[in-house]
Amino acid sequence: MKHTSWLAVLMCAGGLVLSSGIALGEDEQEVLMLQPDADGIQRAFIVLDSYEYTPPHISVEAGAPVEFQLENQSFITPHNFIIDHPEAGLQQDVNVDAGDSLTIRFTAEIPGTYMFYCDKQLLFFPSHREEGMEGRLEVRPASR
Ligand SMILES: [Cu+2]
Repeated sequence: MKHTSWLAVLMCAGGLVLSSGIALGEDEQEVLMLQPDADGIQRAFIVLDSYEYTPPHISVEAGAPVEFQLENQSFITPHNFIIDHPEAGLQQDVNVDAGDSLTIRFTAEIPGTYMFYCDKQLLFFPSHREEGMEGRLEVRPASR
């Protein structure tokens, strides 16, 4: 991952177009299925790097609190985590600087599929989201 970041940085500095490397199709991506811990919180650790979230596809249960620890493993590139569905209890817009990590907390209220993404953009280059930096949050009905 670090190597990829460096490559991206060097290529951006050189003004070259970086083609995205090997990409799995959406259907091939595994879903991280979160269950509440003993304290009732659903937790995930998510790595932010250029230009992806790992894991990119997460399932949570509606009505139970969620904690995502976001860690930016890029060398110098800031990333963010945006999800903008306030009607479903999902409204986050946080910046994570290179090397930093932080935790966001929310409770998804309405089952459905919601995208999260990074909208960082350097000058005239494509935004990180356009480079593929987005993920999917599946909210499933409460189990009880
Ligand atoms: Cu980004």
